Amino acid sequence: MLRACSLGRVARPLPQGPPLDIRERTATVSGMHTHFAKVPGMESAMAGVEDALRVAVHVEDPYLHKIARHLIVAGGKRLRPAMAIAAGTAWGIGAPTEVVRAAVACELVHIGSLYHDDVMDESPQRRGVATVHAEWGNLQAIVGGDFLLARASEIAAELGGRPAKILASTIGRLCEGQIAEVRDTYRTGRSVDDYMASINGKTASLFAAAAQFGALMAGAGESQIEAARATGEAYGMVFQIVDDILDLTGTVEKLGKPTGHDIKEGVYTLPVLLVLHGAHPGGEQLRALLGADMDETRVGEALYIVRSSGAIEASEHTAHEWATRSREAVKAVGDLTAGTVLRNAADELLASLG
Ligand code: GRG
Repeated sequence: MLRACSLGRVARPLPQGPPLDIRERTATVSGMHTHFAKVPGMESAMAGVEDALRVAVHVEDPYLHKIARHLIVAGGKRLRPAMAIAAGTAWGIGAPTEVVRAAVACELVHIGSLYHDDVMDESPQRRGVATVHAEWGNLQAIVGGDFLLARASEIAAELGGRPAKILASTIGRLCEGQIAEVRDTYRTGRSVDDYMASINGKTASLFAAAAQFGALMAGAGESQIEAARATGEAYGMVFQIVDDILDLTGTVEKLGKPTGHDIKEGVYTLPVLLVLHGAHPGGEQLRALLGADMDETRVGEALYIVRSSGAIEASEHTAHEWATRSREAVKAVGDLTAGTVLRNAADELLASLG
C-alpha cells in the first residue's frame, strides 16, 4: 500500500504500481542532510518520495526498468525532494500528495541529468555503484536518462500547467548551465561571471525549482513562492561553490575521486578563476600549467598555487554571501521549525568545509 503523505488536508493517493520490495529501500532518508531531516513530517514525506520514485519508473520492459531504477535504488542524499518538502512545510500546509509528487519529479530530473553527466565525464561510479553507461553502455544511459525526464514531465503535467512549465524551463536551465561549462572547458579566459552563470543553471536552478514547487503545491501565496525560489536558488549556489572548493581541498577518501579532478578535466571553478584573473597571486604560473590535460605532477603544482593564494578563502567568502541571501529570503513562514531549518541549511553546507 503506498503512502499518501498529507499534513493538514486529505491527499489524493499516490499512483498505484507494483508491490514494493522493502529491501530495495536504501538508507537515503537517514543518509539525508540532517538539517532537512528536522523538518516536521520529513521522514514520512520522504518515505512517500521513495515509494513514488519506484512507481514512477515502473515500465513493462524489464531491461528499461532495470536501467531506469539503477540510481534510484543506489540511494543518494535526496536533497532536492527534501528541499521541496521543507519549503512546502515552511510556507504552505506541509507535504500533501502534490508536494511529494513534485519532489519526485525534481529527483527524477536530477537523476536523469546524472545519467547524462556520467556519460559526458566517463565516470565509472556514482552513488557507490557502477554508472549506467559503465554497466550497460552510453546509448542506454542517454535513453535511460531521457526516460526519467519523460516520467518527470508526465508527473509535472498531471500537477498542472504551471508546474509543467517550471519543470520544462528548469530542464532547459540545466542544459544551458552544462553546455556553458562544456564550452569553457580548458578555457583559462573563463570569467567569474561565466562560472556563476553556469552553476546557476546546472545546479542552483533545480534547487530553486524544488523549493518553488514545494511552496506552490502546498498552497502558498505568490510572494512566498518567490521567497522559496530565491532560498532554493541561493542554497544551490552555496552547494556548488562548496562542492567546487572541496574538489581542490578535499582528500581522495572524502571525495571518492582524486583531488583536483576538475582542474584535470579542464573545469576551472571559482578559486582557480580568482587566481587566473589576478585577484590573488600566482596567475601567470597557473596559466602556464592550465589550458590542456595535465599529468599528476602538474595538477599537484596547480593545486599548490591555488591553495596558497588565498583564493580558497575568498571563494568561501562568496559562498557565505550566497548563504546570507538564502537565509534572508526565508521570511513570513508558517512553520517556524521548517523556517529555521531552511534558514540554517546553507550554513550547514558551509560547515562541511571544516
Ligand atoms: C538531461 C536534465 C538533463 C540535463 C542535461 C548533463 C546535464 C545537462 C546537466 C548536468 C547537471 C549536473 C550533473 C550538475 C551537477 C549537479 C550536482 C551538484 C550533482 C551532485 O548532487 P548531489 O551531491 O548528488 O546532491 P546525490 O547523488 O546525493 O543526489
